[in-house]
Amino acid sequence: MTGSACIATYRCYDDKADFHKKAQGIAVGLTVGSWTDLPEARKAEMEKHLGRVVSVTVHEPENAAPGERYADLQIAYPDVNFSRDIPALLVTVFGKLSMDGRIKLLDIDFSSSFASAFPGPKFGIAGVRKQLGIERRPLLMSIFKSVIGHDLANLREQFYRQALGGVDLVKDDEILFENPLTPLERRVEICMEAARLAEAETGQKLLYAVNLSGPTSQLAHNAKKAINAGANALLFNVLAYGYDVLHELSSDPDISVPIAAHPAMAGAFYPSPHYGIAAPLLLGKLMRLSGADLVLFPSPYGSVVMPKEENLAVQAALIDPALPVHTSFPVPSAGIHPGLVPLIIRDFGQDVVVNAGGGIHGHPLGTAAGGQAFRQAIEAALAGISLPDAAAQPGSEALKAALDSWGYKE
Ligand code: 1AE
Repeated sequence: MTGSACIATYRCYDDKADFHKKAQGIAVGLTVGSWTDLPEARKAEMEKHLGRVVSVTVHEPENAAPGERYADLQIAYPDVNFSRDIPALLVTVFGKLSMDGRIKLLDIDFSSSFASAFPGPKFGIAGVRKQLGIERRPLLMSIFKSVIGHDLANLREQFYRQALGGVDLVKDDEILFENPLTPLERRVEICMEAARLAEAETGQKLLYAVNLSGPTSQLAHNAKKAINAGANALLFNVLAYGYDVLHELSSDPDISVPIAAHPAMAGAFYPSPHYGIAAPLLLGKLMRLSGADLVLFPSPYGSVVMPKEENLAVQAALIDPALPVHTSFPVPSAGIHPGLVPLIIRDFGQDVVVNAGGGIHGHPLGTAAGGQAFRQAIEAALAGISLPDAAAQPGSEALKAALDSWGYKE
């Protein structure tokens, strides 16, 4: 972390630009507006507000094809220019600039003073593990599927079957909003009732991340309503609302349950090499600083794919010890099935949440078998046993059926 300025790193593509001049233009334009035209007395007053070019690294391969020439620019923005909130920081470093040609925001190095305004995740990896009583192994999360148009009895049954499979967390689908068939408080009550019934059979604790939705002005109230009804976790579509909303919720002393951040809308920001905000900042650093205990993002292996290098950089941001707040659980998601578990553990280690919707509910032997297949795959991967060998052992019918359906990768 830096002293009294936040440092933004950009990648800027341009076939002809003088990148040093461009960086200087950004440093001045996004802070004091103009510099060279100012009288000396005014310059002295404005000095403390002036952005500073930290570095300019030009990548200009010989015989560069059109569109290949770029530079990484680092600009320091004095803390004195913005209040201690993420909207102010983002608008300073990438407000108007985000619309000004081929430029992507890669990273922000927060000053220690800026970072100190954020308590971060209340629970983090260690806290979520403590809630569940699981010290080491990767956690397993199941996603409700087919929720719209279903009533409470149906959701209760779906929940029970997920819980019976041995999952550690169940999350609402992110598209389930407040609705007359399964209103928030009743949904929480019946799902937690199903959780207790399943726990009596499996002996396993479970967190239910209910989708927190509604107008921004109602969110804290809705969160407290859900918690009073028994909710022990929340799911939140952070990018649709903004990081500051997550920050408000996560730092509210009365909202004392883990918050899982869903990445909905993230594809509007990170995939282009030329525009937007890089995934490790968007889904890593900023989610963690804002207080997400768990962060979902597309994996390198499933149906919605993020390149592996980028994926691991998101994970690195979620657990980087340089940020003085709790770590957040990485949750690589989308199209995950039991045959991918060895890859997930190989790449992410044990501090990961294996998360699946279709890979659990679509299991040929049913939803409970879907959870069991994942738990068997996790156990095998941790023991260093190949999935086909594990599936051949007695009692591993769920894993065998999953591998027969979806195959496996090792
Ligand atoms: C990247 C988000 C994944 C998600 O929210 C979701 O619902 C995944 O579902 P499946 O596992 O692909 O069925």
